[in-house]
Amino acid sequence: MKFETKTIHGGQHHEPMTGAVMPPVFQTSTYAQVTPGKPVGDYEYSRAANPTRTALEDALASIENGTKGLAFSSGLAATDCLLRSLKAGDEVIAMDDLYGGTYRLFTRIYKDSGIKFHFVDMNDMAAFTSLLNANTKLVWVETPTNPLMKVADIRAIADVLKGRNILFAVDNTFATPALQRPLDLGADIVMHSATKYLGGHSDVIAGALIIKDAALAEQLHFQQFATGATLGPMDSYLVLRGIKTLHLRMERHCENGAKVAEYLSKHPKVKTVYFPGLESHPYHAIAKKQMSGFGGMVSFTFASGAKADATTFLEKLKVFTLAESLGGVESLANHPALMTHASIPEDKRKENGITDDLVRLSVGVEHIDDLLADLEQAFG
Ligand code: P1T
Repeated sequence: MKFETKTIHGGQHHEPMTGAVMPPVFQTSTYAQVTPGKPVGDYEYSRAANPTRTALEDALASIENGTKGLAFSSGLAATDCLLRSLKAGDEVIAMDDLYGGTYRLFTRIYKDSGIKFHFVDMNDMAAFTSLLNANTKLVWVETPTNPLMKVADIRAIADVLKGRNILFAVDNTFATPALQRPLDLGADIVMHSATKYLGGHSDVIAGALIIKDAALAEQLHFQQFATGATLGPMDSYLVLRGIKTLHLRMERHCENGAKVAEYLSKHPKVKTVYFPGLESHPYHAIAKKQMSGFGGMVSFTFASGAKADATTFLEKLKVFTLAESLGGVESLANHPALMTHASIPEDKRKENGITDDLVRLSVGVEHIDDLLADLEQAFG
């Protein structure tokens, strides 16, 4: 089945009682049992499983080419579930540019866990491989990264990890399976903030893990069931509905994203544009190799380097909304240093390139003329 068909039909079947084409929102916490321990059907308690969530999880597995999907109450809850499979003494190697909340989870919530986190630019293979040792249990990559749009070579990293007992997880939030399928490139686990492109309409907070190995999937499902960060039936329905148009929306996000990046790269008030589709992007060749499009996320800095220029620009936007998050049909703008990445200490932020004049745009699916006109008036 082609990807476009999978987004609509993958893992789906008509509801058996009525033939409903979309799964009903099974708004129930529990299920009747015939005799103790013997439920009437396949379901027992909705923390373990719920039919609407199952429909979403089957769709997730289908579009990412995984064995099993798990739907969580947020992207961070999904990441947390995976981290819980580690123990004191284990080590994690992570990309050095990450969503601020992921960095906060790693460095603050897991601070006293005895798990050691290393942050490295995965494009520096020598630096990356020098960190590998017998305690390394997880490699965590965001690609493209939030907010600097760095790109990591998924297949090259998977090749390095081959034969070692190390899990390789990719946060595929920015690219989505419409543009990049990490499990096909050698990763073991895909993570999503389904709040973003999968949901696609800025109306739900949700997360996902999609797993290749059945035994690992079983273990992670047990952890999710035993700790409880599951996605509710209504939210599962919304994400499932979003997935059905993912391929269509991503086409327009890519088209508009490329035009905005091109416009910005010619603007006299702009210094650097971060967009993997630009030939000048340092990782354009890797992006071209592993992605079928470059997405709708574009970051840039100001020629003046001034924070005030960035904040004034953001205040003047009219079609773009100044707000955290990304991946919805509507265009959003964000100031990473003051908003989404404020939880990263200032010195670390600066060291990594998240400067005070950095602006991140989530380019939506509106008409490109309106988006460019809005940017132009905000620069004025
Ligand atoms: O917000 P939540 O659904 O918990 O997802 C966390 C998360 C994980 N990974 C990436 C790449 C993300 O971008 C996010 C959430 N990001 C934002 C809210 C943001 O505006 O960047």
